[in-house]
Amino acid sequence: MAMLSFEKKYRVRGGTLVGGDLFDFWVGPFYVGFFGVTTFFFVFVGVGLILWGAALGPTWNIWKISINPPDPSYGLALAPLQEGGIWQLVTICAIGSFVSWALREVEICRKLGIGYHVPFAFGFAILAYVTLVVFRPILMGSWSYGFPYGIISHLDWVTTTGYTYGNFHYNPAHMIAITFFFTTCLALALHGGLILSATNPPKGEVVKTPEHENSFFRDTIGYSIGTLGIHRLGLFLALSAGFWSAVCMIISGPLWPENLPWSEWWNWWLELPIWAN
Ligand code: 07D
Ligand code: 07D
Ligand code: U10
Repeated sequence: MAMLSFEKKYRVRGGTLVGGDLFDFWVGPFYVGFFGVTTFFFVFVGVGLILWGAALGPTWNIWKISINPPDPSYGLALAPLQEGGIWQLVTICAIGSFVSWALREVEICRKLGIGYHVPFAFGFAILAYVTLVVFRPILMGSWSYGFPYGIISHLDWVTTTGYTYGNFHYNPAHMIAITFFFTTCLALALHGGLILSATNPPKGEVVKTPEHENSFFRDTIGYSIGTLGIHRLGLFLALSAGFWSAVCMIISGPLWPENLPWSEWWNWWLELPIWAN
């Protein structure tokens, strides 16, 4: 079915969480809904605040613009706009727009009668972000622990925070997160490769079936996870990557002391009774 004709078929009324029929319409290809309006509102205000912050100086260089969190002296209080208050408002707008986007996805799922897997998955990205700019700063007692909103400045924050704990590579949850990220790439490469190998044959040859796909992996590694299974695994791997990222930050500071290298955490290994004495 051509794209434009099937869109018409699935553009059904209802499924909204808020607002009833009020915003139940499309603009071009985009579903609007109550949460489309709130997304639009938060993005408009948030981007406006970033532009205002940029206009206050010192630069319009896109790489160097940075909206910084407040000084540690403000603790968990609201800061004056030009001293971190803009960062606090932008954070509210960012969370407002991300959550609105997820809820708009939920409404679209309800219209289509499909599961909520995609908004659920996006929820993990939101969780990681909120961990960095809300949960961890609250646990540390100051908004200054949030990351600055700038292309280069947020990289500087990652480096500084990483070195604050000696060598972040020794953070055990960071290791688990990285392993999940790498495994996600491996799984997607294998899956993309396998699907194309079976469904995109050279001219004149027939398209192969899931039986060929199963057989390939049974021949290679002795086991095939199956056509539905690989998608379950992919979702699990990707969400675990985000989840363990959030864990690696929530333990750095609130649980493991600042300025103590993560390498010290591994002393339990040296102290195991098997070889400690
Ligand atoms: C491809 C989907 C499209 C999304 C894109 C991002 C903006 C920001 C705003 C100037 C995969 C659009 C970007 C709207 C412009 C202003 C104020 C997604 C795709 C293309 N980072 N990060 C980038 C964000 C954090 C880190 C690039 C956002 C943490 C490192 C882009 C967030 C830490 C590197 C960017 C966020 C961290 C980057 C490419 C939020 C740990 C890079 C992103 C909201 C997670 C890379 C110059 C990408 C780079 C990069 C955006 C958070 C680390 C600018 C929106 C604090 C080490 N980050 N980031 O493709 O080249 O994502 O940086 O949490 O090396 Mg970052
Ligand atoms: C937070 C993004 C959320 C995004 C959202 C959506 C828009 C819309 C619009 C395009 C979490 C935004 C959408 C704005 C755009 C349009 C139209 C994702 C987020 C909601 N590290 N490290 C990680 C590695 C080192 C350090 C995570 C590797 C060093 C710190 C991951 C290496 C030191 C932090 C990771 C490495 C260090 C991290 C990032 C290698 C620095 C974090 C992924 C090979 C000296 C961050 C929760 C992530 C974290 C994080 C990987 C090295 C420090 C596991 C592979 C040793 C301080 N690192 N790292 O979390 O855990 O995504 O954040 O060396 O804060 Mg690390
Ligand atoms: C997958 C898959 C699969 C597929 C797939 C895919 C995964 C097998 C079947 C999908 C994958 C791809 C397509 C591959 C490429 C994707 C990526 C690499 C991921 C990254 C994606 C991007 C970089 C693209 C990002 C683009 C975005 C987010 C679109 C940007 C959107 C907009 C600009 C509009 C957003 C719409 C909103 C907010 C709601 C609707 C609003 C409007 C239309 C605007 C008008 C507004 C209103 C009417 C409301 C008015 C507002 C008001 C009143 C408030 C204003 C208040 C004020 C004060 C102003 O597995 O299967 O194939 O394809």
